[in-house]
Amino acid sequence: MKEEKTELYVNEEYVVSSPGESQSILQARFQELGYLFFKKTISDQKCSAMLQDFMTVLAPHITYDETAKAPAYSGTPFSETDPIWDEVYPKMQSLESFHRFFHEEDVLDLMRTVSGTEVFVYPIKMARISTPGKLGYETPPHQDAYSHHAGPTMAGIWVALHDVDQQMGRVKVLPGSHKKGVRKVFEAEGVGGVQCEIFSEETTWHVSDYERGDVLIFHSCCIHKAEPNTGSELARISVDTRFCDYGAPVFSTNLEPHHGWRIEGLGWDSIYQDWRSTDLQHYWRDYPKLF
Ligand SMILES: O=C(O)CCC(=O)C(=O)O
Repeated sequence: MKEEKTELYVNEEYVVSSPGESQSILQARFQELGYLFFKKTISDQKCSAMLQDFMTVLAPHITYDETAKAPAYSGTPFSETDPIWDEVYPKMQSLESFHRFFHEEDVLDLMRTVSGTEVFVYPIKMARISTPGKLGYETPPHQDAYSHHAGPTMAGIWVALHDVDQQMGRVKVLPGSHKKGVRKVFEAEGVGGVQCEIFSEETTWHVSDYERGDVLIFHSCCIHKAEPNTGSELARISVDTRFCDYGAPVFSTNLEPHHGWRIEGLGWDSIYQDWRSTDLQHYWRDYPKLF
C-alpha cells in the first residue's frame, strides 16, 4: 500500500515506523522522508546495560540520576574536544559492549530492512554526550554523505539509551532534504565543525521526545542536527554508527576509532586491550571495497 505524500509531512513530529510493517512500505517511506523513526525497538535491558557501562567510565564527572533515569551532570558544560571529553572518551570507546551494540541481530535486522540486502556496519562508532548549558556547540545541520565521504546506500543509525525530552538536546531531521543531493558546506561552531546549506523553503523539521530504545535511521543525504541541551541537570547520552549495502565503497576515515585522529593513544590496539573476544576486532579487513 502506498502512503499519501502529504500524510508524511503534516506536522513537525517524527513519522513513526514499526519494524512489523512491510519492508516495501518502510523502504518507500525511507525514500520519501529520508529517515525512519522506530519507537522502543532496542530492548530496555540492552540500552540500560550500555548506559551503565558508560556510567562506570564517566564517573565521577557524570552520574546516574535514579529518579530521572538519565545521566546527571552539574560541572562546567563541555562538548566534543573539550578536556573532560578527551579524558573520558577513550574509556567509552574502549568498551567492547559499545562496539558490539551495533553488531547484534536486533540492530542488524533494522539495517537489513532499510537496505533490503546484507549490510556492512562501519567500524567507526560514535557515543554522544550533550551536557546541560553548553549552548551553541551542538551538532550543526549537516549531511553524513559529506562528513563520512559516503555514497547513497550509506545511512546513519542513532539510538536513545534513555528518555530524551526537548531540553536535553534531541536530534532532529529535515524531511525530504536527501532528495536534493550533497550540499555546499560552511564552517560552523559545534560538533563536526561544518554546516550545510539549507534552502529557504526548508523550514519544517521533524523531531519528537525520545524514549529509551527509540531508533532513528537517516539517509546519507538527509540533513540532521542536534538541539542544544537547555536543561540544568541532565545530560543526553546516545550512540550511533553508519552502515551501507554490503559491497558499497567505504572511505578509510570510517575505519578509525572516532577521534582517533586527534586523541593521542586512541587506536584499535588500545581499544582492544581488555576485550574478551576477538571476533569483532578488525572485522573489516577482508571487506572488498575500502578506499
Ligand atoms: O547525537 C548528536 O548530537 C549528533 C548526531 C549526529 O549528528 C550524527 O549522528 O551525525
